[in-house]
Amino acid sequence: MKFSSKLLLLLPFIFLMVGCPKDDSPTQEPARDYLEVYNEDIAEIEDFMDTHFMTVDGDYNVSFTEITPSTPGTAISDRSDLDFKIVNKNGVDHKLYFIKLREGIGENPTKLDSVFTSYKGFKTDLTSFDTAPNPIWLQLQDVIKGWQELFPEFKSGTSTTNMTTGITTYNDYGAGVMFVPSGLGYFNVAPTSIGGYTPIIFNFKLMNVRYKDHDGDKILSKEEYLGTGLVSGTAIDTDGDGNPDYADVDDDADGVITKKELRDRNLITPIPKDAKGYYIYSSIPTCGSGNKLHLNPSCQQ
Ligand SMILES: [Ca+2]
Ligand SMILES: [Ca+2]
Ligand SMILES: [Ca+2]
Repeated sequence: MKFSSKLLLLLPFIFLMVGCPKDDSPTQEPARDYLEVYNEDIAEIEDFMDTHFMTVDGDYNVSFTEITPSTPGTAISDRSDLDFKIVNKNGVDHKLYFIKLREGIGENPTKLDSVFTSYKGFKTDLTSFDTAPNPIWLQLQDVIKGWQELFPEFKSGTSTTNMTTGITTYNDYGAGVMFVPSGLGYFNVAPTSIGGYTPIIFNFKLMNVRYKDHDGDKILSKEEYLGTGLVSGTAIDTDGDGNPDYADVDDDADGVITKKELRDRNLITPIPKDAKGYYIYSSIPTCGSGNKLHLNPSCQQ
């Protein structure tokens, strides 16, 4: 029985909670040293990039071919568009290589948001362990760290639906490839189709983004994450209670929930909202020391 596409990307602990088909149960090996595994993984990834070239079709689907005398090509490691970011997890700085085939023209998700994506996952032996040729919605909080870190680097596209056939076509979407060390993937808890401590490669497309409002205060989580809508970094926690602003209904712990502060304050000009009813963060007035009014307990009325 084949894993569903969504299940395969879920974090290991969710795997264990929901259970899995017996023939593709997650493998849970004793956890090895993070740095030792990372050094093996990055060597495997860099060797793959040195010995393979990549072919991209018009829909940004990629295939990989080993470089041989009869199949010459430019190694992935020699591509000018090869990039990487450093992601620290479990005390190890992981090099997360990626290629931005196209950035996209729409909006960037944050790691808190949902993405509508199609993808294909490979191992370095060129086998594919999973594919979602038609886009599906996934919450980035539920998927592997590599995805959480890289999808915010891309933008969504546009879509048009043929009213006769009902077929939706996506255009100008973000598309890329990522090379994920197992420390940013499944590490020791992996589906048997992947295996523990195995680096994985994804070809992915970002069709659409759905921004979330975790605490229901009508400020999108992406705005509350760092107060500026940035895509990475550590979430701010204004009142220092351990609950980040995006999940805290009373960010400044003044006893008045944020939603009520923004709704009921006696402002000369009401705070404008976007088309979906969320406050436009840049329009929330500042107060006192310069903090947005809902982030400053002295602003309570
Ligand atoms: Ca919110
Ligand atoms: Ca808090
Ligand atoms: Ca408050």
